[in-house]
Amino acid sequence: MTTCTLTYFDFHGGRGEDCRLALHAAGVDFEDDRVRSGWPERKPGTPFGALPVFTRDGRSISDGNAILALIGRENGMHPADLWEAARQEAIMAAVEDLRHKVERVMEEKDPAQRKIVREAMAAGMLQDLGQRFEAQLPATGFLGGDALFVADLKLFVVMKWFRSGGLDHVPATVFDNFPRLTAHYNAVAHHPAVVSWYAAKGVTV
Ligand SMILES: N[C@@H](CCC(=O)N[C@@H](CS)C(=O)NCC(=O)O)C(=O)O
Repeated sequence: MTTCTLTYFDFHGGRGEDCRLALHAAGVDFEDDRVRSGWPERKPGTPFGALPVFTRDGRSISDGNAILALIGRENGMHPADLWEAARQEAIMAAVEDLRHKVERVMEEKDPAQRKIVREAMAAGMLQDLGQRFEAQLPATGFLGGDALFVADLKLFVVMKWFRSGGLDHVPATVFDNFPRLTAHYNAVAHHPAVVSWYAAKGVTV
């Protein structure tokens, strides 16, 4: 019986996608509530005016990282060791910072300037961050070894965005110089829960 709901916009990415994947990987039966219309009407009723929102037993929480940490702690998908948990929370926060920085760059509308700022981001900030993620990752497997944690999913979903090539002037190969980042992406993409989620949605990863 479905007892909880994850509300997010209707696309296979973004901050809600890693929460959906985490719930699915944890085996939690949840309502996948996808907002297709009527967001302005629903926005005021959310905790911080944004999605994702996780609702259970009449209570709601946001933001994406808080939702992930809750799902992770409740389902053995977040480290029990406090230092390691904090390290992985820092990685999730770095992904969130990355999203905010890219969103700011995406606000540039002038075509010529848009190309300049996006190429500069790909050659500069994204390479620097790629190095930093690389330094956090093992040579193979997941962040914590053999078990999939929620932070793995957060990193995977943002990498999936870049690898899709959906950002004009940012090559889909922008993180290809980082072998651990690539190995991590492939490990998560081949995890049975991730495979079964996207197979059910008809999405190729
Ligand atoms: N740090 C927040 C950011 C939430 C956020 O910016 N959500 C976007 C979608 S990814 C949103 O709801 N945008 C619509 C709006 O702000 O009205 C989180 O991780 O939940």
